[in-house]
Amino acid sequence: MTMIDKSLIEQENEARAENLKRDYESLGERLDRRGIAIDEIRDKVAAYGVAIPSWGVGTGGTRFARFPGAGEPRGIFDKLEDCSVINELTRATPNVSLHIPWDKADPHSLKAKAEELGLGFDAMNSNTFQDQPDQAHSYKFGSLSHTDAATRRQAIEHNLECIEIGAALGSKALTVWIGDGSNFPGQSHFTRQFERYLESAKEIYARLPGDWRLFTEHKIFEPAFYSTVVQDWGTNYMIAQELGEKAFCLVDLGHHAPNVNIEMIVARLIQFGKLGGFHFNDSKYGDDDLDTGSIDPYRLFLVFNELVDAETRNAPGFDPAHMLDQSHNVTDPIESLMVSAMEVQRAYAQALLVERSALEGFQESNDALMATTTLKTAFRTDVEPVLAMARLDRGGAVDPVAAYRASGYRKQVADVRPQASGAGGGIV
Ligand SMILES: [Mn+2]
Repeated sequence: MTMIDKSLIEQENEARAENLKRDYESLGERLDRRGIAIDEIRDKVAAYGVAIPSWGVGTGGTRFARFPGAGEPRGIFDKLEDCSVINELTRATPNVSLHIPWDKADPHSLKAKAEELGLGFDAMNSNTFQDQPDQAHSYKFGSLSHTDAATRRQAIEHNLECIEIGAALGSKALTVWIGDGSNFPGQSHFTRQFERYLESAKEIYARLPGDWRLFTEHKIFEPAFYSTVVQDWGTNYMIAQELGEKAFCLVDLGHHAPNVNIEMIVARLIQFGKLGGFHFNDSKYGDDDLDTGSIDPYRLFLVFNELVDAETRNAPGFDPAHMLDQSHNVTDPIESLMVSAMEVQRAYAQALLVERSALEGFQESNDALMATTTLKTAFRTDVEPVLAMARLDRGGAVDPVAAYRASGYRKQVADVRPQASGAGGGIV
C-alpha cells in the first residue's frame, strides 16, 4: 500500500529526469578529478536512513501556543501514514520512532499497519516528563530520580512497558530522556538525586532484552531551570559507563549550551565506544527544535565528518542510530521532515567527499589552512544531484516537496481528519 500514487511520482520525475542526468554526469566528472566515484557516494546515500519521530508529523508548539494545521494526524495510525508519505517521496526514512504513551495502541495492529506501509520501528521513547490522566503519582518533582520510591517505581515500570511494546514491534532500543532537575539552588541534593537516577536506570537496564540498546539523552536545561540531572555529555557518559555495555549516549544537537563544540563531543563518545545515536535538529539559541540544517549546515557537516571518519576507520562498536527530533510550528510537518531528512543525507554525502588521507597529512604537518580547506572543499560541493539520483533510483521523487504539493495529500487528509485541538504534541 502506498499513500502517494506511484504514477504521480513518475510523472513528476519525468519532467526533471533529463536535467538531473546532466547535472549528475557533470558532478561525476568533477568528482572523478578528485579521485571520487560518484556512483559509490550515491549508493552509500541510498543505503542511509534517518528515523522519523512519530511526534514530528503533528504541528508542534511553544510554551505560548500551538497553531494546529489542517489534516493533522488523529493518532498513531494517521501518523504512520504521514511517515509513509515522507518515506515514499524521499526514500530516506524507512523507520519510525514511537513515543509512549502518545502512540500507545495494540502492538499487532501497529506492526501490521507499519508492514503494510513498508515501515519499521526505530528506538522506543518513554515519557516520564508529563503526567497522564490515569497515573497514581505525579512527575512534578521528577521521575526516575524522584525522592519518593513509589514515584520512581512508577517511572521504572513505564520504561519496562515501553521495552515490552517495542519488543513486540521489532524495535531494538529504548531512548530515555527525563526532565528531572531543580528550579532553585538548594532544592535538590545533587549527589543523592543522581544516585536515585542511577539506581532506577540500573533496574531498567537489567530488563533490557539481550539484543537491545539503552540510549540516554542529555539536555542542559528545561523544564528544570536551575539544574538538570542528566545535563551534559559527561554525566551521560558516566551513566553509560555505570550501566554497562548495552548503554550508550544519545546526542540531541539542540541539547547543549550555545557554541559548544558538538562534533568534538561526538568524537569523544566514538573514541570511548559510547555513541548511541542522534536526535537531529537545529538551533539558534537553545533547544529550538528547528529543522535540521536550517541554521548551521556547516555544524551538521562537521558532525558527519566525525561519523564518516569513524566509519572509514571501522571504529570499534560504532553503530549510531539516526533520528530526527524537531518541532514544526509554521510549516507543514511532512514538508519539514522531508527537507530535514534530505539535509541529513546531504551532510553525509558531503562528509563522504572529504579527502581523508590528504586531511591526515595536513594535520600531521600542522598545515591548519590546508586542513580546513580540505573540509571546506567537501562542504562547498553541491551534492544535490547525488541525493536526487539516489531517490530516483529507489522510486522516490527527484523533488519531494514539489511532488508532495502536486499530490494534494494534505488537502485529502484534511477532508477526513477533523481539525485538531492540542493533542499529541511534544518537544523532547
Ligand atoms: Mn531529543
